[in-house]
Amino acid sequence: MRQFPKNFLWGASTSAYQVEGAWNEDGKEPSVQDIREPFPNTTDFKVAADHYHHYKEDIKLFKELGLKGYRFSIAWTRIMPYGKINEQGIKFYDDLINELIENDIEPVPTVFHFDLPASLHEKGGWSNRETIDAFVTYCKVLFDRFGDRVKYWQTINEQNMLVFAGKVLDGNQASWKTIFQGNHHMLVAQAKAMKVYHEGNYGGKIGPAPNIACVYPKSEKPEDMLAAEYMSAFRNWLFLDAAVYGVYNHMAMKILKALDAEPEITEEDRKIMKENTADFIAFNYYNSMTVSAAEDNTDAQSKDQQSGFSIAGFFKSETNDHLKTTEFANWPIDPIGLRVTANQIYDRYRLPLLITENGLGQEDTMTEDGKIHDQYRIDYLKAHIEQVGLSIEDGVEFLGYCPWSAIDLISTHEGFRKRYGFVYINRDDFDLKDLSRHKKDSFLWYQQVINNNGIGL
Ligand code: BGP
Repeated sequence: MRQFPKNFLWGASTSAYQVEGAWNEDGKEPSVQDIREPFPNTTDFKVAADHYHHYKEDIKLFKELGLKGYRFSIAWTRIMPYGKINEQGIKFYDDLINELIENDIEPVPTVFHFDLPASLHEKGGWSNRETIDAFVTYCKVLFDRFGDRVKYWQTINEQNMLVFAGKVLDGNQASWKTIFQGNHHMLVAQAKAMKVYHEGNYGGKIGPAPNIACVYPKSEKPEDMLAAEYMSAFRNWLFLDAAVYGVYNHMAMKILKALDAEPEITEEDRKIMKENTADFIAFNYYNSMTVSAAEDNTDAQSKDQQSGFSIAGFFKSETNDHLKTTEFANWPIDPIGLRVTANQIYDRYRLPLLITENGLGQEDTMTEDGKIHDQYRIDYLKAHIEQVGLSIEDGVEFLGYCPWSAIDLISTHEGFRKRYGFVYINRDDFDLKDLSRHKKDSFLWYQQVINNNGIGL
């Protein structure tokens, strides 16, 4: 019997390029996701769940589900294709936000979720300092146009995963040096966007949305504990210390130096980062990490955004023999890890937390009578929500919980067949069928959870 706060934001999440489709409509510029080769045997992002054309129907379902909040992302490529304001793109999100509000659903937008405009990518993407200004200009347009109705803004989705699994997420194959210079530009861009937001008195809150995972030492050896601290500093705190304290984490900086990837930081950058920080922390959680002290000399790049990686001389990713794993990609399933993670974040920063992603990607089957019996997803979410409740009892301040995903959409690199939604979309990777919407068992279950404000789960 867990107690959740009265105005707890029970939500669900999506991201623009994974759900919208309409990839070249109404003035939209292609993003890095549109111009790259799809992963083998997976669909491209041209149609996705066609949310762009079905958003009213989808919001009707969100209302029925009882959502208090909808976490989605805004496509930079619709709002400012080739650097110019596009009124048709603005209209789409205006309509979407208004429709949500009319249905008593809080809009919780992310400014940037893995879909950099192709024209900026061609000019070097984030490694080009000019992208900072392009981002800030874009953010100002968003705040001016939608700021009167949005209370919670997230800046950048999983900046840390863009860095560590960039190859999977946007085809980035650059050196560590270039990647961390780009990362630094993103941190500065985020700080500048927060400055614009705070100075503009738009009346809401703004924060980052990294992927945070607690890191366990493989054994009780002190060396393994130190390795866990190093990974956590590099994977987690580098990004949150910058967003919340406006500084670089010292242990992460040591690794950057060892990798010869220390970014060039101007005095002005330091000042901007220090003076402009987050109001709350949004974070995505799928699994925990486990590491040992790195005894070999090999760096290993993350194979996808939730997988571990290794840095020679600092830490080496290991399997955790105490945890079961997901069918897709073998990600560990660790609900208690969510409680550990939430407590660690709150302990360090004392800011309210919003979970913006957590969920189970699995192939679903529709039975002949049109039902989807996804008990496995219910089990996963139930176990994690229970731990959110326990974290609240521990004293962590939580704004809400937005599992991934509101409706089925395209996975970052495993296509449409890896489904996460409460709503089944009738299409396959290579057959668009009729794109009709169907409530899964998890929909009916989550509806009860929201209705009872988590009590009884
Ligand atoms: C996060 C991303 C999401 C989403 C999710 C699930 O890293 O922010 O965009 O895709 O992971 O991952 P996947 O789609 O690879 O299963």
